[in-house]
Amino acid sequence: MALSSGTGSIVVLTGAGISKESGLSTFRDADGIWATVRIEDVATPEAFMRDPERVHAFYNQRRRGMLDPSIRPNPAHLALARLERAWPDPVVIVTQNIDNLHEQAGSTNLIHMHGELEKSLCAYCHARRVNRGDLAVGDICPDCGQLGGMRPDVVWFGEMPLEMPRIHAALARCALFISIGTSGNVYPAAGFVQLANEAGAETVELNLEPSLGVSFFDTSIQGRASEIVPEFIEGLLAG
Ligand code: BJW
Repeated sequence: MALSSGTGSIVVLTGAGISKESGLSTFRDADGIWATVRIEDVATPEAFMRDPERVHAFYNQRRRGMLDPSIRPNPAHLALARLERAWPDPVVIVTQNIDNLHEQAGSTNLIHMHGELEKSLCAYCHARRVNRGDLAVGDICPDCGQLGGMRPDVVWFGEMPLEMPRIHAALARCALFISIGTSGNVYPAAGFVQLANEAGAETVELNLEPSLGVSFFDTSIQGRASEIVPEFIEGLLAG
């Protein structure tokens, strides 16, 4: 543990709010993605079975948006990459985001628990591949040769998030848990703060507004991620 002496491992959970100031939409804000499209139409396995063209169109549009050169990491992403470089013990970022902004910022110890927009997943053979172009119903899996099973490598409602054993292991040994830019609506991520509390970690929320789980955090700081995240991390590194 030992955070008071400037050591101890850190788990950072990030959500859509950290990428908002880079130009990507959140989900549940008034101008968010779920205000324009229904979850049941695009973010469940049933939606993909019922209307794969629609689901492909939704993710193809978001992938093109993310790959626009104007979408760059903001000071919050950059501060987290600096924390990983400067902190003496492991810092792992567990992101719910499917964008690539943590990688672009230079973070390397990174878990994409809800998948990655830059990867495809074959529903038949489960092969994952880097894919920066549009996906279509007529695509053939380069690994198993099946037609029609190529999908974005993202975790939909009812599907198991990725790398859960690794996440639980990191939470069980962390001295500090920081949650950034997430509303606390979606499980299992929304429950990580309680696991960190059980592990004896200090818990901090950095968000535009108090999340649904605010009462579980030792500290909650409200503001824009591009301002409060660098400020918090500078304070941490200064001891
Ligand atoms: C700023 C800011 C700025 C803005 N600066 N901040 C009943 C009880 C408990 C659980 C369940 C239940 N019924 C069903 C479940 C499980 C379900 C779930 O949680 N449902 C809830 C809706 C209740 N979860 C699942 O199904 C998950 N799987 C699972 O549980 O597996 C186990 C299992 C499997 C099978 C059978 C049984 C069990 C999977 C969840 C998958 C979520 N997928 C999505 C889409 C992924 C791909 C994509 O991007 O399209 O993931 S949904 C969407 O929500 C996306 C996000 O990662 C996720 C979280 O959203 P996030 O990041 O919190 O965004 P917002 O918009 O909600 O919040 C943004 C915040 O930022 C806000 O607070 C703003 O204020 C703030 N903000 N600007 C700082 N500038």
